[in-house]
Amino acid sequence: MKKITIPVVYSEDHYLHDPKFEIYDGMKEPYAEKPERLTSIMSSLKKEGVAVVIPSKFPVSHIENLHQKAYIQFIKNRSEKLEEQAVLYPSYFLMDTYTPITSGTYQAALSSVNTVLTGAQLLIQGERAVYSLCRPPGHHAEHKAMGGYCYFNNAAIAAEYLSKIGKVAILDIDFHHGNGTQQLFFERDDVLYVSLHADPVVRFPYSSGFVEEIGSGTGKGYTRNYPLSLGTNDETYLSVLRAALADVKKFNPDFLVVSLGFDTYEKDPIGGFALSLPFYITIGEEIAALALPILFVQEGGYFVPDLGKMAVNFLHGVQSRLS
Ligand code: SP5
Ligand code: ZN
Repeated sequence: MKKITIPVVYSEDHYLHDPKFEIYDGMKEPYAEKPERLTSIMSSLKKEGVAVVIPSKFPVSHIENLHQKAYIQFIKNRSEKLEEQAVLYPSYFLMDTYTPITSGTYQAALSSVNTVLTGAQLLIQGERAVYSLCRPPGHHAEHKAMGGYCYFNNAAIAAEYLSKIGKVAILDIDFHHGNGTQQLFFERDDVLYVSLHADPVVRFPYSSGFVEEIGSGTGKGYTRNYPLSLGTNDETYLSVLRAALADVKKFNPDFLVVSLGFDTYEKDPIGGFALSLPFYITIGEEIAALALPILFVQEGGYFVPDLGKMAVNFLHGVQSRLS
């Protein structure tokens, strides 16, 4: 197997965001989006000898390009004023009961944005593929709403940054529909959004990700949704992934941003697909075969013991198709 030469962008700042519980069906449950997720991925990647890049700092204006200023300020101010163990579920700017603000939330979310922008910058500088190990994740975050464990929309912020240089396609392969990313580019034709995800009738975010949503105004035709049934297996997923990749190819982008979730895995505790561990090699191969500069952005994936193996398999698949 080829050695992985894809740079990984990672900061330990994500440990600052560590809520102890979420509220599900009115009950306190352990927080699924935990720091150990990235500990698992990093320890496996280090064994593969990957080069780790520490993110540089970017101006907050990159976040303001997509998120409302008052929303950003709210997260910052409230984070900074909270006691160390406090959790805040605000009744405004929040779409669910899974995305609390804690004292370290703003700093971690800001660092997650720096992680994705550093990855985008490396692509512009000529890297073929970069893996931004973002935490907290981003694809559910809307213009002025946090949700689904997401605060700032990392993938969308990177796509916006790259769109100043060329056409950008976003392929979202997290188990959940990226309602935030879809919203942020719904009326634009310079950024394509294509997503494969669980049928929103049965899974979060419930309100978006239906096939009828195709964009509006000049953006009509530049949003594409592929909802899938619970229990979707490797074979079915592969055929739909190929259709989504054909959409990307037809758009002929200069850059590809991939919202990469590992919650499609058969053992994922909050997912519901049946994808196998070796299949992540195939997913990597198929995406890399497009031969575009690609930024991989970490989104979900909650079966901590196997997350490292999924990431390694995926990157081996990608690496095998890089010339
Ligand atoms: C980035 C991402 O993958 N966000 C997913 C957000 C979905 N959260 C809703 C599921 C909460 C389930 N909590 C576990 C309770 C099971 N007993
Ligand atoms: Zn997800």
